Amino acid sequence: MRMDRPVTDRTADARVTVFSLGGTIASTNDGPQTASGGVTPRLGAAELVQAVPQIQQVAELEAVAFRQTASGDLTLPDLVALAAEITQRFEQGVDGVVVTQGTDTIEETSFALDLLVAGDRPVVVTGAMRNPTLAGPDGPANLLAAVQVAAAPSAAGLGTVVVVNDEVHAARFVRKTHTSSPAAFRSVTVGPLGWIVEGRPRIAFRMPTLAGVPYRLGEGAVPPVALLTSVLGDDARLIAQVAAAGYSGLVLEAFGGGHVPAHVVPALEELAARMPVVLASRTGGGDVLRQTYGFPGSERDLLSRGLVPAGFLDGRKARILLSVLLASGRDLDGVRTAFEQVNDSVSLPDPARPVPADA
Ligand code: DAS
Repeated sequence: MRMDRPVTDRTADARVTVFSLGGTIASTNDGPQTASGGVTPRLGAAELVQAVPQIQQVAELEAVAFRQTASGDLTLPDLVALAAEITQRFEQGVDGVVVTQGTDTIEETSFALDLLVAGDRPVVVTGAMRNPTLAGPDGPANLLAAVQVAAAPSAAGLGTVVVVNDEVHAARFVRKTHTSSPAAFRSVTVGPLGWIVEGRPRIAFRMPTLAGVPYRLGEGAVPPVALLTSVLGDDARLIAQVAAAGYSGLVLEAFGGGHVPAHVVPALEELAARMPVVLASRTGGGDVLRQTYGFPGSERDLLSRGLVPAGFLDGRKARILLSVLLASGRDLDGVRTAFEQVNDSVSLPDPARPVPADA
């Protein structure tokens, strides 16, 4: 890891650390070309910060070039190492952290940081859809907005957020929904938590952080977790190979509210007896159902056979959570409990205390 000089000339009191990990926001075609041509990640945190002079008005900055890569090459161990660096900064009194990286995996990395970094101080992940060689690159504006959020007292207690296109999204819900639009990021189920106006975040609503759920990852390798999607005319061929291929868990993005073809059920039941199998939805919005449908292959059928409901987590985020849990040494009961705890962070009305009819 390369430590860059802190950027000085501050006029504000907040202390913010910017970690750069690569991605489009850092990609140019200066210098030696790759065999395939095109832009590649070359700029570090200090260069990104220095390109946006307005940032100096917002906070005292430290710039750290942490990785320099396309975001598809990031790994969970990279994020565990980053979470340790972030935790150390918070212990040293830093008010907020910004992570710049590729947008391709931002929905997974931000959720991993949400799970791995405890406490109330904001971790703000950002990136860009238009690289610095294009007209109207969005990286500088996104970086400025991310620092504005990281430095703002109102961002405390939000957990990890993704700030792109002047919107603030919860890591638990945000998804990349477009290949090239600067408005690629959406939180389908809940919408953005807030937005940035004239340099200040306006937070419209909050949800409790996940910091109450402690995850302590061991030093060893992260157990591999497979992610499969149900499709029309599916057979159970891939599911039957999951154990033999060496996976330690499976997340299945099933149809709709959590449904599979009836003939796939025996393979899932058999696998769920050997390892955690998490039931998510391929729709990308809403909760997996628990008590509605009763046909063979329905959510009720699958949950009665030992599958773990993902709740509102989509398949990619459920896979990150299951990976972190298995790396923390959780057994099946521990996995079930943790999925419930994460889902309880956005609470349903308590059925034991129904809302009065006239409320
Ligand atoms: N698609 C690029 C980006 O949006 C590449 C990457 O994710 O690294 O940053």
